[in-house]
Amino acid sequence: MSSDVAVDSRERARGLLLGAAVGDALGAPFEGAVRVDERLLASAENVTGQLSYTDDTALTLVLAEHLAERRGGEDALDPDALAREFADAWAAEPWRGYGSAAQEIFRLICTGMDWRTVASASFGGQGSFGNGAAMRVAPVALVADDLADAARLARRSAVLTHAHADGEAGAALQGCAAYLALHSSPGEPLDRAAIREELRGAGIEEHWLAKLDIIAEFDPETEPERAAQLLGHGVAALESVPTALAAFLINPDSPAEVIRWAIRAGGDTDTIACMAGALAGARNGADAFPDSWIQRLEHADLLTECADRLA
Ligand code: R7I
Ligand code: MG
Ligand code: MG
Repeated sequence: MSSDVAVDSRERARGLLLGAAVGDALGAPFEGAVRVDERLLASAENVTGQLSYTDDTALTLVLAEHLAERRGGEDALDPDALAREFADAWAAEPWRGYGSAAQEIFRLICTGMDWRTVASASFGGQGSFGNGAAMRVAPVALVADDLADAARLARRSAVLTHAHADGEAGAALQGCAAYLALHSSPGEPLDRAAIREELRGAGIEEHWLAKLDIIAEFDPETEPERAAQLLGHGVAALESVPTALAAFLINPDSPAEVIRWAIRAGGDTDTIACMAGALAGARNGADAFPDSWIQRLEHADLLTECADRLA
């Protein structure tokens, strides 16, 4: 992959944040649907009024602001402060559709408990393998020095709430994918075998790389329903992060199509489209999304301003 990120880094940073948010907002009405009909999605796209985002974007924005605030400092991320900032965002807007264990973790952090204790106690002591760490992680790509650094930052941000190895690994995969998307050039083919090897080098575990082998067989004709059967579309990180990556890899230069395909995969639609939208936006920039989407997006101004600070 070439790395001409300096050419339009601001446009890409905007694309990453706005793409995540618009995917989340367009996917939200379908969360939990087993099948999403193409016509239903088209009519949902065309309704007038605000596109409201959910917990996925709320926490992505918290992480983005945290990273922007600390830019140029010794350490890109302060785990104790970030845990508190996540918890405060939940407390301010608990109605954004948070996962059940995530809500309890944030509630306990707000009482002053240490995230290390509460995150590792959830689900009987195994920690959450939900996709909540992956859904919010894409902004690490904007400050990471290299792919290994993207994986490292992603994992550090994940363990604050997701102590299960798969909750953490999902964030590492999505953080790495965002880094690779950001440093890829629109129009240049993405070499899936090379990406798999780069991910292996960044420490992505074998059972996650096996998902890349399934994605390797997909082409632009692959139906999202079929991809969901093969990869999953559930709230577990292992069943949704690869599906989002697939949405991006089979159609990397058409951001609107990436989001539509991700939603049509069904299941955890807001989260899959959020993660896929971040990747498509990081590669193609915010201008590549339909104007009508961005104009209707809740807090597009806040997201744009934060992206500009990170670019
Ligand atoms: O991971 P998390 O923040 O959830 C994110 C999801 C996204 O779809 C958002 O859009 C929002 O709707 O929530 O929240 P968690 O509560 O940690 O995990 C989400 C769900 O995953 C839980 O409610 C469980 O159903 C499931 N889950 C587990 N089930 C059994 N054992 C996560 N970890 C486990 C586990 O270890
Ligand atoms: Mg959500
Ligand atoms: Mg979701």
